[in-house]
Amino acid sequence: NAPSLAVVGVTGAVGQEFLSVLSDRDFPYGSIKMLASKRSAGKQITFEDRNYTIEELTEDSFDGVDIALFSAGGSISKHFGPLAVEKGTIVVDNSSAFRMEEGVPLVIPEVNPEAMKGIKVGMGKGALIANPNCSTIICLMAATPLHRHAKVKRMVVSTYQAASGAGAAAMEELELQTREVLEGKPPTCNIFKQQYAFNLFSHNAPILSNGYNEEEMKLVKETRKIWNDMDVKVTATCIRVPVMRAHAESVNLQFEKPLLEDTAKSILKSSPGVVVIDDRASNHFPTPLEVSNKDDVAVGRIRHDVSQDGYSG
Ligand code: 2RA
Repeated sequence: NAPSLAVVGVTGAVGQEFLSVLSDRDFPYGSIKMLASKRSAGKQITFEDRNYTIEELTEDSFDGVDIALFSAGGSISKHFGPLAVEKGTIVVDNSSAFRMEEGVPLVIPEVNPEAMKGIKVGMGKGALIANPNCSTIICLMAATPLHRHAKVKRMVVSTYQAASGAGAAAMEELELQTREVLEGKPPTCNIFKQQYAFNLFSHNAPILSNGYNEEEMKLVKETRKIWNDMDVKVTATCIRVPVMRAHAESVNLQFEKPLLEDTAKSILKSSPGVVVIDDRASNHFPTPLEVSNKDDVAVGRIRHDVSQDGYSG
């Protein structure tokens, strides 16, 4: 019979995305619990033409729940995730709380589903599956098929991250600031302590002792875990740009074995969850507006790196 679900953090931007993806993919479920903080408990939410009352997340929320989707911050996942697993629930955690934990599968379904082997719904045996950071996911959806063909030696990533990654409030503030600036008013800066509209800045994650921010080191560490390759060289620079949805990235890959441009393009065209938009004649390549609210990762500007030896360009 169809699994019983729970969505933890249902009022947040990702919680809302959970619901739209469940609906878009016609995911079979027997029941669904809408869980959030005390502040939201009691509010009504309509999903698939049914009304639900949001319940406060408590330690008893997971009795009889087969699958729980978490996106309510790392501290909530840290506290309630293991409790849900003890109740026999399979937890899919969008936070960074357990991603690098030994023995916790860090999974992109189109890339490394085998990492979830042994986890089965409805067997009463709980488990926790960690969802990688969004900038890691979109990078590896494209880089992994190429890595498996010609083994990546070094990956240099620059990200151009949308407001959506910082949540619903950041998206609202970007819109508000844009209006304020156009009306000649001082911008409201509550989320990011600087103007975001008509601006861009280094990602808002804390800077670590090595000069990288947490977002950049997530890309480095999560790539190595997902590829199970502690030697691959990865470096990243993450930027927040004034775009509502859909992160963009520039990914430069150096391979152990030769990989021709056309071979790379055909590998990407046949990779699950990837679409190639690479029309040089009309200078048409992926844009955030074109890919917003779609599941596939769009890839373009595929070309040989002219700085590499043996290429005259
Ligand atoms: C961000 N990837 O964009 C992070 C968290 N969603 O801020």
